[in-house]
Amino acid sequence: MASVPQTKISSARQDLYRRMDKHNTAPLWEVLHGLIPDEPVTRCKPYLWKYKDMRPYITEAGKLITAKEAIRRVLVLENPGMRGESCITQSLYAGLQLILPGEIAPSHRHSQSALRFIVEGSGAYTAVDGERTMMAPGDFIITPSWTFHDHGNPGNEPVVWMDGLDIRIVELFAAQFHEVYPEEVQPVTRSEGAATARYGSGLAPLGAVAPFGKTSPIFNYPYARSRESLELLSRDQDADACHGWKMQFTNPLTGGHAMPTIAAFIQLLPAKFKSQPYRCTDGTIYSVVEGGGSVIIGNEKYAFEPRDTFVVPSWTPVKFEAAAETVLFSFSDRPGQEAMGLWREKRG
Ligand code: 1HN
Repeated sequence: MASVPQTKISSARQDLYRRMDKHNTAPLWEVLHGLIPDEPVTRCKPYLWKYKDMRPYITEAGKLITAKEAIRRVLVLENPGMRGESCITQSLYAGLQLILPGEIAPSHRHSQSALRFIVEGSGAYTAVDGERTMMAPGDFIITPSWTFHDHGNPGNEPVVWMDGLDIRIVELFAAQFHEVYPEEVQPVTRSEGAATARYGSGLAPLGAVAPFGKTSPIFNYPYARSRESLELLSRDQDADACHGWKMQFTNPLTGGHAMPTIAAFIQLLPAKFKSQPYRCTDGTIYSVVEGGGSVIIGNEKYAFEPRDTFVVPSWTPVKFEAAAETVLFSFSDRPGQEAMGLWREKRG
């Protein structure tokens, strides 16, 4: 090769590429480094959506379109690095959904799994596979894959929640299915609290087959219980230097994550807590429940208060500074990464 002039080689290569290209074939050596970077690369950027900014848009959307006409009246939280792609990280979708008193959001089902984290208001319900559950702020609610679900607000105040869906993950596998229920509202076939009674008290019906497959049979994890667990945990255990007191929502039938594609967490940071830097490969979406302070994501510092949403991209160091006692809900694509042996974390 040394004897062949460089310009000749380079034009011969270009000529080879041109001929190969006609047969949908390309040289790996031109793209190898980009395909296998040394560390995680994502277009996902850090960002914080202030609820104070979002609330007027939510109110206005409520005046301009009904829940029924919109099917789902949601403001999509678009990652600034991926505008127009309806995602908050490269794998997950998030949005803020509004349902006004007297409204219903019609019943449908899809292979994408959804979570709801209630941000504001009470008195609305979501129905999953024949059972309704009332929503209250801080509740973590699951819509398992391929279960019919509709929402309604028989109460007297607007209810807003954050939706989290695994849309990009299901799209990656091209395993998307969607079906509309023949009526607007599905019939109620079990009493409210049935799922919690059957699976949420350390009991399970004898010989029960997991009603939602790989997803937890409990579909409402109420805030009152999560908050109490955090409080009791904090009484007799030191705060973790990176996470404060952090718990993951689990499937009582497996002990694993509550959803097969999305992990959900809740954590308590004591007042004046300054966390040690932490990074992990699951880009994570946070919703602030109580307290306030600031978060440093990579090189960006954001002040946060209750109902704000922020996103920490994969492998980006995060540091929390809690001014007051703070509770954060978060979710990520960790279950898939763990199942595939990909998940990594680094402290400090
Ligand atoms: C969906 O079905 C809901 O059921 C919310 O509330 C948000 C975003 C994309 C696709 C389906 C819901 C959604 C969604």
